[in-house]
Amino acid sequence: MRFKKKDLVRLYRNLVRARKFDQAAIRLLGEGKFTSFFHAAYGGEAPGVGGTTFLRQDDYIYAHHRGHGIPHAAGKGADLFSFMAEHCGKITGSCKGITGFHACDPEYGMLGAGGTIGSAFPVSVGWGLAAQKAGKGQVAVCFFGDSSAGRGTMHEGMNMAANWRLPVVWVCENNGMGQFVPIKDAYPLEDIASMAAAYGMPGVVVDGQDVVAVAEAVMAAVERARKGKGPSLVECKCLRFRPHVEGAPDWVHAEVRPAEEIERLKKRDPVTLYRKKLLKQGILTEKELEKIDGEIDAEVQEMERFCETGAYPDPSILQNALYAD
Ligand SMILES: Cc1ncc(C[n+]2csc(CCOP(=O)(O)OP(=O)(O)O)c2C)c(N)n1
Ligand SMILES: [Mg+2]
Repeated sequence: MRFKKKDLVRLYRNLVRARKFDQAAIRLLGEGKFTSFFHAAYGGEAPGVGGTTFLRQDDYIYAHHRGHGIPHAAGKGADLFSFMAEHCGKITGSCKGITGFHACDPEYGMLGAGGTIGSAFPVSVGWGLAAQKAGKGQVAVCFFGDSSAGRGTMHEGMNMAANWRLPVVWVCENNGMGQFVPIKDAYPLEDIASMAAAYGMPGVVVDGQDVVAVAEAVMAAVERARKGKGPSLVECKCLRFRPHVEGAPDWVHAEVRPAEEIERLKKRDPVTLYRKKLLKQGILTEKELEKIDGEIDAEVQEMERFCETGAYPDPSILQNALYAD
């Protein structure tokens, strides 16, 4: 896919939306306004944004726990206000405030996501099968962390999707860590992408800090899937600047990750890198970038008002939400 200027601007807007909503989530959690926990995407927003910005509205996406679907929803155009209200336990939330963190927006192909690592795979195969049967050219894009590549569900899912040539695109957000365990201690391989060969599908590695590189690789795989050529695996080597989960120590095994290491990682901040690129290529001026940033700051403020003013659900909702006749 060749990107035009308006596409590159759209990517920037979505990347900044992902960043500013993620930062707002960290703040709201700290202020005690969340009813849930939060796994910040900070530093690793590019795979979710680059992998969704150019999808069709009716494509399915499975967003995993990193960022709680914020980068993916920011890219896809789904309702971020209701995701945030869900975290605040409000009735205006995407699941009426009863889950605390589940992002879902069926109109935008976000049908929900599980908290169990590895649950993404069989569910995405099901969406891919539904898309194939519907015959409208939809794809299912499944985002997952590096640690879930060790789950049996990934291998079952990839095998089935490849065997049936389902329109599924697997996007691994490899941030080098599975909770407190570095990936080098978890796999005998350098690249998760090399596992694709076992299922006879393409597997590529991209710089997951480069939102354009992610978008190019994912959209090439999406176009292939739309043509009926089956699934592909795109591995995005990305970073995480925050602890695994907000409020917990930032451990690597049993040691706290040194502050200097995080400062070193921040030199590859995806937003800063993309800003520099846009300026250098003359796509946007400093003033135009600031205008977009300001518009998103205003949107975040509006979102905070939306969350503040929403009512808490009546406890009786649990009965109707969990069970249906
Ligand atoms: C089956 C299962 N085992 C353990 C957990 C607890 N857990 C939550 S996130 C996580 C690590 C996830 O690492 P990764 O998939 O690489 O994603 P990242 O958090 O690095 O983005 C673990 C072990 C879980 N949710 N499900
Ligand atoms: Mg990881």
